[in-house]
Amino acid sequence: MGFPKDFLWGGATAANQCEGAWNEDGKGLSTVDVVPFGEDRMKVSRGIMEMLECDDKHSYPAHEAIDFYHRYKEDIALFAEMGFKTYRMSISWTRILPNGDDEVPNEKGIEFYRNVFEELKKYDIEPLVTINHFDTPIALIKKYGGWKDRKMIDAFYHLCEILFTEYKGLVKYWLTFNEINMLLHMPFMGAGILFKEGEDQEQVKYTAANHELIASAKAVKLAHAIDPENKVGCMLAAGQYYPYSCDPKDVWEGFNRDRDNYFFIDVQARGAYPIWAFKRMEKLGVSIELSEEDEADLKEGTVDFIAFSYYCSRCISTDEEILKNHSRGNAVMKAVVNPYLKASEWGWQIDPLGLRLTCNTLYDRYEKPLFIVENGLGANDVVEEDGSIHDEYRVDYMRKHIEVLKDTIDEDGIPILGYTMWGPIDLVSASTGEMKKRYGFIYVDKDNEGKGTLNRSRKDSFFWYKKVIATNGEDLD
Ligand code: BGP
Repeated sequence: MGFPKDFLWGGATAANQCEGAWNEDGKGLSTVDVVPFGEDRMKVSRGIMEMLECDDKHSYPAHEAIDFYHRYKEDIALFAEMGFKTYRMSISWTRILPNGDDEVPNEKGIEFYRNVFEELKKYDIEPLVTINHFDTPIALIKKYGGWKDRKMIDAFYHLCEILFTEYKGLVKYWLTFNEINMLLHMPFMGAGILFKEGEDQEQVKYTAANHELIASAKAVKLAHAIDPENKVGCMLAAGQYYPYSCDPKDVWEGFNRDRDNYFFIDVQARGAYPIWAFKRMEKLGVSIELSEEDEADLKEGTVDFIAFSYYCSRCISTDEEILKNHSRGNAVMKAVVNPYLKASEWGWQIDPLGLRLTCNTLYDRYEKPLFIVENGLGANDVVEEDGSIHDEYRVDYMRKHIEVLKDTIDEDGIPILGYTMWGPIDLVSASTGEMKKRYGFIYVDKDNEGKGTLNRSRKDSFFWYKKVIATNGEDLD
């Protein structure tokens, strides 16, 4: 038993966190280009501070990132050296359509991704493409206010039509929206939403969510129509809530927090809003527009597989005293410290068994194949004098998670298509904008201030992962 023969081992990145070249070759401005480094980052990501262009007071890590745009050949060669079977990446919407809805695409943008896909093909690496990874064109925010406007569905459809047609035969695996449930927590990042004063924020968020869900379903239908070989997945920021105690109030609280996340996947996987979702919106005073045509789209556009990111589980309580013990790492999704778990340097609580629990829950709920498209450890690596990096903590984290995955396949029988760990090469952190929070097997010489040669080097974990892939997950030592 063990991992299936065709298991897709690899790594995952996102355009804005690695490409750089933010204004080259005709690329337009996107949300991720204006999210600054430093203390304003969260305010902008949450849509409570306006930043629709760049200013001199802030720095913007996405502008250069790790310069994958110019170095993709070198980086893909390193992925190939590790034996990658797949590489998850995202498309920058404004590289293809600078204003988000241009009739004719930007040729340079089309060409760049074609070159990347061709390069991957050279090494037999299957691309897994996220169409939208926290990436809304600024021009569409100015025109429509982002995803709160229904017209975004057409703009996204147009983008998808271009991608599915241009890259037919080169790309088979697609994801519609990265961590779609993050929309509720980081509305600007997730949906290009900037709240106006006095605006009903819940109404705006759920309106945008409804639009993204319809857009996602229409994209699935379109992908299948253009090429029946296409396989399209949804993408959930997973990690279950544990009740802090067995007090039923805590259990109920955890159950409901999980539902905030399943709200999205239930629709994408089952093709309709569940009853409780309508009740939840009613309670929030929210109403969404859902025509018969929308309902048909949702029904016909269900996903082929369930992709998700998993870094940690979360713990929740209803006790005011316990709630004060906030987990530092869960600034976006609020949680309390779980006393049974250790945490990363950034306070993300490490819980390998939680991955098995997540896989089982998702499979019980949807009965569709799973794809773990993000998992990894952000850490502050030390470069030794001879240039080596001994990141045994990263190996330890990944080993424990992959071991658990093996049990999930062997003992629970859950179909899992692949595993793309997050950030095989160091890149810009989405939550903090730091370079210092490194996930990679490949080190990139660049610091938080943007200084460094951008040279790449292999960490100890590079050789470990290479062995893991070569033995199809049998040798994890
Ligand atoms: C997920 C995002 C990624 C990635 C990852 C790690 O939420 O999909 O873009 O960055 O988390 O998070 P961070 O970079 O904040 O450490």
